[in-house]
Amino acid sequence: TDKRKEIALRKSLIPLKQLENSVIFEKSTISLSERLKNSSSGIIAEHKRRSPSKSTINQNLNVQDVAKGYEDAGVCGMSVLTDGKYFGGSLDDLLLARASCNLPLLRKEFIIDTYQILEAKAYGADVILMIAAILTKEEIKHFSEFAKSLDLDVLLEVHNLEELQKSIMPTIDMLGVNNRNLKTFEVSLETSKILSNHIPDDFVKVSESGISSIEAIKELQPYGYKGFLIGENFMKTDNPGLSATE
Ligand code: IGP
Repeated sequence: TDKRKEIALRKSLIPLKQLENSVIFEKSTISLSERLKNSSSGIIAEHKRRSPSKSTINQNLNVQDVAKGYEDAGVCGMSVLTDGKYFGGSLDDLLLARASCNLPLLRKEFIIDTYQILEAKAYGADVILMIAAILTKEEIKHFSEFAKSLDLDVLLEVHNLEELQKSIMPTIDMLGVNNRNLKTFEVSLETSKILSNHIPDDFVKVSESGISSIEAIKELQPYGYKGFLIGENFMKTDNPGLSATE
C-alpha cells in the first residue's frame, strides 16, 4: 500500500541508526496519561489542516503558533497529524511543534511499522497513536511493547467492542474511543458512552472526535473519560489556542 511504500522510502533515506542519533531521541519524554489522570479539563488539542471528511479546515496557520497557543491555553497535550496524504501533515510539523512548546506531543499517524515509532521518538513525540481497526492483536502487542521500551506513552484507538477486546493489554496506557466512524464519517458521542463500561479502570479513557463544546465534555465525564481529543473545533478558527481557552 501507499503507506508501506512511503515507509520504505523514508527508511532508505534515514536509516534506523541515524534516527537513534537524533538529539531529541535522548530527551526524556513527558507522560500524557499521568497528566490526564491529574487534570480536570483533560483537553488534547490537535493540529489538523484538512481531513477526508471535511477537506480544508485551515491552511493559513503555522504549527509553531498553534503549539504556543495551545500551551498558553493550558491544555494537557497536543496531537500533531503527520499523515500527508489524507491530512496534509508531516513529520516536520511534529518537529516544529516540539521546538515551540513543552506539551506532551502525540504523533497522529497510521502506525503499521516499528520504524514509524522510532521516527515518532526522534522527531519529538511523547505519545503514539495506534489504531486497532488496522492492526492485529499480535501487532498491537509488539508495537506497544516497542513503544514502551522507548518510554513513549501509547494511546490505542477503538470504535467497537471487538476492537476493544483485542486491545486490552498492560502495555497500553490510554484507550481512546473514536466517535467518528472511519467508514461513514458519522459522528456520535454515544459510541464513547456505550463502550465506556467495557474499559477496565486501569486505563485512562479518552474520547476522540466530534467534541465541540464544554457541554459535550461534561456529558462524557460521568462515563469516566479523562481525556478529550479535539481538532476541528479549534482548528477551524483563526486562533486555535484562544478557542481552546474558552
Ligand atoms: C480529532 P475532531 O472531530 O475534533 O477534529 O477529531 C481527532 O479525534 C481525529 O482527528 C482523529 C483521527 C484519528 C485522525 C481521531 N482518530 C485517526 C486520523 C487518524
